[in-house]
Amino acid sequence: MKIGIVCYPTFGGSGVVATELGLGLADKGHDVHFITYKRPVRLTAFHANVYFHEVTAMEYPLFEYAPYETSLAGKLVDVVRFEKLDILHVHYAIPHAAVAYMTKQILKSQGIQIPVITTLHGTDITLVGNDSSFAPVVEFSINESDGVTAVSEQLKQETLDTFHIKKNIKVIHNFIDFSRFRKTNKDHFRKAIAPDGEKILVHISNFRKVKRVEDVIGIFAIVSKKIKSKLLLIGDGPERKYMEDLCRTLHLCDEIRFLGKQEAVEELLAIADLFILPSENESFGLAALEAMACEVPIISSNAGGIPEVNIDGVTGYMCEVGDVEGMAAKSIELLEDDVSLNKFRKNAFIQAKRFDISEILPQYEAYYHEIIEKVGSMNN
Ligand code: GMT
Repeated sequence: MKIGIVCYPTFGGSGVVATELGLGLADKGHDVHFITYKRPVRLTAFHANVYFHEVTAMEYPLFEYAPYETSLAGKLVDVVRFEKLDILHVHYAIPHAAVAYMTKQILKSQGIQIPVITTLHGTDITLVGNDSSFAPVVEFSINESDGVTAVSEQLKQETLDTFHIKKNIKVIHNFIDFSRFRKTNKDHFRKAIAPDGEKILVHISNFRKVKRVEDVIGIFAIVSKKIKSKLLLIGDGPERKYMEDLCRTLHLCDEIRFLGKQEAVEELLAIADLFILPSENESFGLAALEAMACEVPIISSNAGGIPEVNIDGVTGYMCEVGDVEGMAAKSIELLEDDVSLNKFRKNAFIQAKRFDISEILPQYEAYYHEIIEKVGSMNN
């Protein structure tokens, strides 16, 4: 198949999933065209079947905001037409599903049918998409997509509860590539970060409010009083400055390291003893899955789709959002008992295997075929 993928190219979960999906499809022999404003962060090496089309939003003195949507639609029309794409798969509804709708209409007027699939990732429904300024557009463009997928059962349900959706939503969970995410020996890293045998707690996110990074620090403040430990905070975003201030106020700067955005997160996960994800909302929790693939148990909130990934009492523990004491107590319980910690490590790995890319990719391929056939038969 010739597949067009539209996504955000930055360090967000949806862009990561879209890129890994595209690369996986290319490995299976499909031609994959990424169309976005910057080379996606995980699209690093040359691949014979992978193409990247950069969208440049046009500047003009009249425009206070460069109309990216118009430039993206123009580029999509061009790529679908000249590369003869079979399907367009857009990740994150805003604005991609609406742009895909416009693209479809333009191409239709030129006698070209392009099936469109929209994948919902989370905040495009929960936090941003349900804002009244976006909601009518999101609802309309989901209903106008030929196929719709959600990354968890919970996100599907929340979408149905929030909007009037006439389309069937197919759940295809996020996935993990074990050739990259697996536990490797990085003892030299461990020695550098925790020279006195301290336990290592890790949090990775985009440092937005929804991630509740202040809870990660609150949990660590309690844990570090009982257990010699270090906390690695990986990623960057609007909350980082406040989190640095909080560490200073709590006099925890020697124990907490801000590592910023990192490419090879699997090398840091290789030395982690616990992964902390206390999010206010999380449609899936890809970062937790990446940690589990590296045999790291999860201490998390029970928000959104997290319970579909982290199994309470098996692969880690879950508490209510904001229950810092509870999450700290569970962290201490695990970190104090190496036997139990090792059991949870193994369980985390076994659960992550359910989301192996080799299990999930064929679900997308089958869905592409189904939607291409459906659109084809509607137009015959
Ligand atoms: O807000 C973010 O964390 C980024 C966001 C995105 O769209 O890039 O992540 C969402 O999509 C990920 C991939 O499907 C999911 O694993 C995250 O749970 C989801 N984030 C939220 O729902 C907050």
